[in-house]
Amino acid sequence: HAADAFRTDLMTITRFVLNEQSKYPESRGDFSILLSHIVLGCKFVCAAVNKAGLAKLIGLAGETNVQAKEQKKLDVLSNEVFVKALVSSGRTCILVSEEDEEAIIVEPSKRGKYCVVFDPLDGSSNIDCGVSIGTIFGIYVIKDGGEARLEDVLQPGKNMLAAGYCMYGSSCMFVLSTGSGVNGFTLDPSLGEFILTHPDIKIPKKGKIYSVNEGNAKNWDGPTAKYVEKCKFPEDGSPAKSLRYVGSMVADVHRTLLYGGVFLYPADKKSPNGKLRVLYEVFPMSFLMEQAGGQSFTGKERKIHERSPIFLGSYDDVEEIKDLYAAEE
Ligand code: AHM
Ligand code: MG
Repeated sequence: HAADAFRTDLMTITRFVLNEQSKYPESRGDFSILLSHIVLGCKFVCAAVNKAGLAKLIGLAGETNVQAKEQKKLDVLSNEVFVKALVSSGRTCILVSEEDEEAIIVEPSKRGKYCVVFDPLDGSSNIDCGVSIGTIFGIYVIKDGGEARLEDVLQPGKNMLAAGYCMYGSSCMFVLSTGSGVNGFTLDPSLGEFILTHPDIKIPKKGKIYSVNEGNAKNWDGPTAKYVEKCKFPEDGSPAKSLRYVGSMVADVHRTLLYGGVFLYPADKKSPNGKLRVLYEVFPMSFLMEQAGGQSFTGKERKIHERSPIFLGSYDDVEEIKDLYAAEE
C-alpha cells in the first residue's frame, strides 16, 4: 500500500489527552494545558541532551563562541526549564523538584489547582557516556478550592492523578498514565510531536530479568539477598533470570515495563532507606507499574525529599519478593 509509507492519521499526545479528558464532563482543559507544558519541557531537555556531547564545543544554545562563558550543567538547565514551563502554564500551585531544597509555592496570580513533583533529569551521572537518562513526574490536585499547602503533595502515591516519565534514549519516549492504563508516545523529531506508538502497555505477568546494583550485595538484608540468589539459582528447576542494570532509573523501569521482570533498589546497611526518593522517583514509577498490571512494594514515608526502598515490576515476581519479606517478620 502506498498509503502505508506515510501514516496520515497521527495520534499525538495532545490529541490523545484531549480525547481522554473529554470523557469527564467537568473537565475544562486544565489538565491538557498542564501536560502540554510538561511535554514542552521534555522536548527542550531532549534537544539539550542530544547536543550534550557537542556542548563544550558549540554551546547548548548553539552559539559558537562560548569558550569564556560557563556552561550551565544540564540538570540545572533542565530544572529551570521545567519550573518556568510549569509556572507559566498557570495551572500549578506547588512544585517539588529534586533540584530544589524547598518546595516552590507558585505566586497567587499564576496559580492553578495542580501540584507537580518531578526529577527534571534523573541519572545525570550517565550523561557523559551517552547512556539513557530521563525526567520523572507525578501530578496531584489540591482539595476543592483550597489554599496551596505542602500537605497536598505529601499524600500516598495512589492519590496521584497522573504520573509519567520521558526517556532520552535511542529514541525519545514519553510514557504516561492518567489513571486508566499506561500509554507510550515516541517523539517524531521531524514533526516535534510525540506520537502514540505503545497503546495500553501491560507488563508481562512474570519476567525473565532482574535489575539491581549487585555491588551493594554485602550490605543487603536477608530477603533481598535470598531473592537475588533465587534469580540466579532457581530452586524449582525454572531457568535462571538475566541481569540487566543500566543505573538510570527511567531506562531500567522502562525495560521492566516492556519486557517484564523486576527492578529493585532495596534498603541496605549503608542506606537503611534505600537511595531513591519517594515523591518524584518511587511514587510515579509505582503508579505506572500498577496501572500496567504489575506491582510495587515500598515504604510509606512522606517528607519531600524522603527516600524509600523499592521493588517493582511483574506481578508474580514482586509477589515472590513480598513473600520473602513477610516470612522475615
Ligand atoms: P540521581 O538522582 O543522583 O541521578 O540518582 C538516581 C539514580 C537512578 O536513576 C538509578 O536508579 C540509581 O540512581 C542508581 O544508583 P546506583 O548508582 O547506586 O546503582
Ligand atoms: Mg534522581
